[in-house]
Amino acid sequence: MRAHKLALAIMVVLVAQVFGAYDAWSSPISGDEGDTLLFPVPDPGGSYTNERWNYSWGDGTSTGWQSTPVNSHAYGDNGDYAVHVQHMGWHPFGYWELHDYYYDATVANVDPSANAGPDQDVTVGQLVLFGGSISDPGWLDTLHYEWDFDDGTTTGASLSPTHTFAGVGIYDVTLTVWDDDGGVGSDTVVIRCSEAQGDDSPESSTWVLLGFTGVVGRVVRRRWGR
Ligand SMILES: [Ca+2]
Ligand SMILES: [Ca+2]
Ligand SMILES: [Ca+2]
Repeated sequence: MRAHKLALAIMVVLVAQVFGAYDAWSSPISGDEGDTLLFPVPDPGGSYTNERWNYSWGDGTSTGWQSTPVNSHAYGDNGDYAVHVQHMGWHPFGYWELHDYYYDATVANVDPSANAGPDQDVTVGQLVLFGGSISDPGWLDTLHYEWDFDDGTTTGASLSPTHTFAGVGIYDVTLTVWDDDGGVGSDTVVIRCSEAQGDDSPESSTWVLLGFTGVVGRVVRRRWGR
């Protein structure tokens, strides 16, 4: 009789193993890279005790067996991930049962973002320091970037480059960032570049005569701001 019960228990476990594998969630879980996605907690029914859950996220990581299900996860890159959840519980009839659940997670890419720093008032020939930063919610993405100084020159060598502007003007300096999944972000700072102080050398039409001061008629020149 005991042997019969044991055989029955083993059979139930085997049946549970065989038929426990099913897709418990018809619609895929979707979200963006970097977001924390929430997954269902499988409920196989029945009055199990000593329940355990193990979420394998399809990205090479898993929670391991937990007595409290850790059912949220963030992905560092976009992609389609096959999530495998195992549930284990002690059945009231006196045996362990294992259930398998499968979910699909569809994770979308997010554009990276750039910050080119504050606008600046500078002078011709001044060494101008830029302080840029870039980021992407997909922390596994590979980023590359480029500064465009709006004077025909660019650099991708540093996020904090220095640059000198050779002429008076307003420069829309742009920091652009790309991720490895086609995402793009950019930010522009305005650099107002004027003639260096003390340099009153006349320069054709950009100078105007504002008036005379002093008994000797000193000429005061001012530049039109662009
Ligand atoms: Ca990505
Ligand atoms: Ca991205
Ligand atoms: Ca990527």
